[in-house]
Amino acid sequence: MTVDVKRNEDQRPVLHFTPQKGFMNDPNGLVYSNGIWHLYYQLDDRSLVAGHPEWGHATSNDLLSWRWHKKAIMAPSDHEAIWSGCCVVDRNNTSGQFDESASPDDRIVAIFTIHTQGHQTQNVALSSDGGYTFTQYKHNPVLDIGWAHFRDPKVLWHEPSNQWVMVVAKCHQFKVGFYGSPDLIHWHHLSDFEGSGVRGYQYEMPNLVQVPWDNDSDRKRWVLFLSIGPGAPLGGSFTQYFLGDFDGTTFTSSDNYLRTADLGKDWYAAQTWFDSPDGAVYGIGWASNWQYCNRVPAERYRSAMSLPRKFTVREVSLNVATKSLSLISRPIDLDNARLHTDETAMVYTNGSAKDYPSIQVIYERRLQSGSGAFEFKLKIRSGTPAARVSVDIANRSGHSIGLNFLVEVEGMFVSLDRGGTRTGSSWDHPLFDDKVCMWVPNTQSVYDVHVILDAFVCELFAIDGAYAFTNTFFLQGGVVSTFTVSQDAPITEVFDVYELCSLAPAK
Ligand SMILES: *[C@@H]1O[C@H](CO)[C@@H](O)[C@H](O)[C@H]1NC(C)=O
Ligand SMILES: *[C@@H]1O[C@H](CO)[C@@H](O)[C@H](O)[C@H]1NC(C)=O
Ligand SMILES: *[C@@H]1O[C@H](CO)[C@@H](O)[C@H](O)[C@H]1NC(C)=O
Ligand SMILES: *[C@@H]1O[C@H](CO)[C@@H](O)[C@H](O)[C@H]1NC(C)=O
Ligand SMILES: CC(=O)N[C@H]1CO[C@H](CO)[C@@H](O)[C@@H]1O
Repeated sequence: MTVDVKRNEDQRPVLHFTPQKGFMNDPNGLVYSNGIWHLYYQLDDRSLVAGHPEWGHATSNDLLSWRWHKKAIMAPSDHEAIWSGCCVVDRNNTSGQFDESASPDDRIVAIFTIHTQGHQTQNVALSSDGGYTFTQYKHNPVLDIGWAHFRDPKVLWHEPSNQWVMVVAKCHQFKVGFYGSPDLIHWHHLSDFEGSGVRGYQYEMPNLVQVPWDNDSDRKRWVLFLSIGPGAPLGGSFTQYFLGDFDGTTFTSSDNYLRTADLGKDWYAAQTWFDSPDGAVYGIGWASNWQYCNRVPAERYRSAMSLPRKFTVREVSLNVATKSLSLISRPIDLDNARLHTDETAMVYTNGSAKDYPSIQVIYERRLQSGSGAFEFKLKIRSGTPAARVSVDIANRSGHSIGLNFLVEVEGMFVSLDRGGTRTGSSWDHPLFDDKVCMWVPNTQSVYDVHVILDAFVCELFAIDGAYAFTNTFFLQGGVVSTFTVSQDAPITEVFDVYELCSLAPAK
């Protein structure tokens, strides 16, 4: 059933999921069952640009190494396409579609949009073998309101009201439709959520999930993720979220503040896994942006997913006077992918400001593995106004990107300078910003920063997951090989520098 698992060709990320070939966008059908994480995804394997998607399929035992499989859901004809959707496990046979031959954990139901010119409907496909092969339900569609832009169903089981609940985008009306069903087949309208956040051009990819509190997994908050594109404040596409209550019929947002799930340019269409173990919530985003996704350098495949993240919520200080409940994003544990070498040193820099007449290199590392993947952590002391920390990440010839941390009294600007990667490159795009920037307020004595680089994806997390910043960059002709940290005041600690390697997926 598996297809050739060739990895590590030129500039292919080692830990971020990429399709074997073709164009990939939204994550779909995220479901955990039988100890296996399933990742389906929008895939046009006949093209390197978005066009005629179907569902690609990969599985993982650890969310770090992925095994490609055959396409899971195929378009019935050339004028229909399989757009985004979700999967659930129908252990109780609520659909009435499973017989004794399928063990409860193998009863996977996919609910997704079929797109034709001017018409989008919600449809069901059934798998009795744990999500590897699907058969379309014979009385599709299961939900059709006659609209052209009605898509991306995400379904959860709502125990208190004993029903399946679907959230689905009424894209051009700027509503999230809520529908209920006893059996995944017959759906009735419950309510519409509207009137909050950024609208942009259209709504896409809603995702409703109950997220545990940090450090108190018994306490939970409903989170409604909602993707927008184009028209995001950062340019192009982005994912916002609302915190609120869901009573089985209506979602009520606790306030009208706009909350952004990731402040970078390249994290879209976020979805969470159905039935993640231990009541935890894991999710993933597409590490690209509709502004330029069809044009970035690519040969065999185009685009990657972010690393899977574990989501929680906690109060985060916005300034010294105000705290606000926020989504917390932490990348999955990379320990198994770390190459432990003697070079993994901790660097303390103390001394006084007069030791820094100008910017000085405090840490330099030549990466040995050639994987182009590594991570590091920084602790940057707050309260030294106008201090600067620069991280230069270069290939052997000096083609580089820079991460800059500009410390001010009120907070710190984190900026990624990815413009230099275009010097001498044949690739360019007017919307691929040279510099992307995030703000982190000064509400603690030290800013903690965790950066993971993998071929062309850079994910940065600050303040223990309170801020996430995901951006792509495209070095010409080779992955990064050197990593240099400098500063113009003694405020930085560099630690936990690890090269990362690909892991063979489990059989
Ligand atoms: C399955 O049945 C059990 C026992 O009746 C019930 O508690 C649970 O909510 C049901 N779950 C689903 C997904 O149908
Ligand atoms: C599932 O439900 C259908 C319809 O009620 C029934 O025919 C079938 O036997 C059930 N399967 C199992 C495993 O109980
Ligand atoms: C800097 O800090 C380290 C670790 O705390 C300490 O061992 C070292 O002596 C300090 N160096 C100076 C010059 O203060
Ligand atoms: C590194 O960057 C330079 C541009 O400075 C580029 O010409 C070169 O091909 C890149 N790759 C390698 C492996 O040096
Ligand atoms: C108050 C408390 O227990 N805080 C902990 C919450 O969880 C984070 C991450 O695991 C810890 O770093 C905190 O110490």
